[in-house]
Amino acid sequence: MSDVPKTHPRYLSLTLRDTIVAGVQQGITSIHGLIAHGRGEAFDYLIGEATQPFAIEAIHAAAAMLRLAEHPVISVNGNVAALAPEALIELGQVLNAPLEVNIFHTETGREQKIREYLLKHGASDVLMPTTEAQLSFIDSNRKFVHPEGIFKADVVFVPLEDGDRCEALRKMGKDVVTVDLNPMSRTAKQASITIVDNVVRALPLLCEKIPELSSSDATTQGILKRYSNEAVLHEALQHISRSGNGNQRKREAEPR
Ligand code: PTJ
Repeated sequence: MSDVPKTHPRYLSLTLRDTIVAGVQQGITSIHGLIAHGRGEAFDYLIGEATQPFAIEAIHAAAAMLRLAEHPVISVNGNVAALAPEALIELGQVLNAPLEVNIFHTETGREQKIREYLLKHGASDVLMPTTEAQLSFIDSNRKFVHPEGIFKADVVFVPLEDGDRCEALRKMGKDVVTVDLNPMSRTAKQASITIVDNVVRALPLLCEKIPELSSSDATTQGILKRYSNEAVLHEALQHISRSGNGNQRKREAEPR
């Protein structure tokens, strides 16, 4: 870890950078993950580095969708594993859903290292990709899945996704819940529910919300019925464009 003092005004953001760098050094996160993280940082800055009302609305809908799912599965890539291992495990526990390693950038041994990292943090089991079960409509490494995991899932939670697999999963009739700081990404637009927030803030809120909902009642179904992903993405974009105007003056007084 670097020696950023706790008093530094951007301490939290710099600590997250350290975490993702440590992920690369441990062989969990792809080097490309640093670029993805930087893009996320830029959007987080525009969003105000706080969970906004449009994200809360999506978190409630995501909690309802995952609660009503028959076979929810949590897909884990190299960025999320490094940033939020405990929260991923907690989500698996509250949903009674498996974690499954699924990465885009093929690197020897990285999938196994992610699995071991999650087990070390307390996961009871972690599914791995197989060649027995493959997703249709996709050519990348992400097509290799576990027959009892993503292949069988009705709802897949896929934070920090690249657009291709999200599209493939949707074409296969599955619902996708994602967390993506970029409301304009292909994933954000194609997912059933997009939480426009930093995964490190959104995951604990999602874990907190799920136990409050019943797995069958009309209230949970009502939350889903009323939800519009398009409207939520529109609100996120509006918020970002306001931050380019009104919030900019406030930002000018802040340290970079
Ligand atoms: O481990 P692998 O090989 O599966 O690779 C994982 C990454 C993330 C590198 C891979 O999926 C990738 O290249 O993703 P993209 O296409 O760069 O998309 C990542 C999206 O996540 C971008 O829209 C970023 O803005 C967003 N993002 C980055 N960091 C965060 C984030 N969203 C939420 N929380 C973050 N911390």
